Amino acid sequence: MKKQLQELKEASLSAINGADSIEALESLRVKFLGKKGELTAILKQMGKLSEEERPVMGQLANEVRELLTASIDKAHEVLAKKQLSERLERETIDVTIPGTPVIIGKKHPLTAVLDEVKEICVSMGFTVVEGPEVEYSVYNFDKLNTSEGHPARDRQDTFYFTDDDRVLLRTQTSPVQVHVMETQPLPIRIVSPGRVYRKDEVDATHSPMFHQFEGLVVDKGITMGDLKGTLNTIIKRLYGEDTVTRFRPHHFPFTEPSCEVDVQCFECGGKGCRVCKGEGWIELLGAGMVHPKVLEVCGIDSKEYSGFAFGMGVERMAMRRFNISDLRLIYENDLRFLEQF
Ligand code: 2NM
Repeated sequence: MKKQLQELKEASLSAINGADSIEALESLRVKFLGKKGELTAILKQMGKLSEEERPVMGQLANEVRELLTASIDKAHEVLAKKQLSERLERETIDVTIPGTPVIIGKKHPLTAVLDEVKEICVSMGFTVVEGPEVEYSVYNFDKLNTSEGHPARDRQDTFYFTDDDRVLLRTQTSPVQVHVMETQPLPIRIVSPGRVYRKDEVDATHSPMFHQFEGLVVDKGITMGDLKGTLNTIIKRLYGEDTVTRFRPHHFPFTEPSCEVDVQCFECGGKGCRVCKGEGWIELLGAGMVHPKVLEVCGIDSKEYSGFAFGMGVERMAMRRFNISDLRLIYENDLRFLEQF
């Protein structure tokens, strides 16, 4: 029995030292020390021993049990440490590896210029007002002193919804300003950006839908001086303090007097070049003093009040600002185009 214990001790110690995983070690614990294990099997023979031998063997068996238990625990600890350090090694996070890029969009060039001119006007005390794109002809034309027979009302130029030409897609954002003049208290300082529609064939400079940005001021004592000062301020904020402007007489049915405003060509400084087509000037916007008939039709006393209005095409502003040669690029939403801005 002593020999059996000795052999068990040697065999189990070498097995324990050879165990390369915690799972293998735990099955050795069962194999040698378990209820049905090898040590138990040896101890079952104790009954055959003499009275004198029994305590000696008992003590020896206990020593072997304690030795094996201690060896397994120690080996367990070593293996657990090794496993942890291997896992830490494996799961190390390298914080210097570049992250997955997040694609952030940016403003469409049209939105960029629109936001810019809106912000300038808001900083000057204007309120932004939007209105319906479907309008009554009365608001789009009649109340703007553009009566029956005016070429702009032609079915060739305007999208009408009904045969009686009563309802249409607005051709300008001015009807928004008529609604405001009819319903809002004076004084008025508004800008009205938005989509407008005209029956144009698509080419590099035309589209049946485009965006306008119009402004309106109505108060006592508003003069052409207010118009020039306000527009010069907006234009210089948009294109730089050194920008040179020119106000040249024009005609619109809804304003009298009316003008067009040009900026001196940024490319040639006024000498005439390809960009300004030899003119030296680039047309920017239309403006004028609101026609007394328009004020009266909106219920405003034109003896007491006067006003100025202006309008510009947002696409044309964007094309000038970003040097875009073809209007169609603005609507195609080709990322190769959009990512340039
Ligand atoms: C322009 C040019 C000149 C304009 C006039 C009005 C209103 F409603 F007050 F009569 N709104 N916008 C106007 C004047 C628009 O666009 C080229």
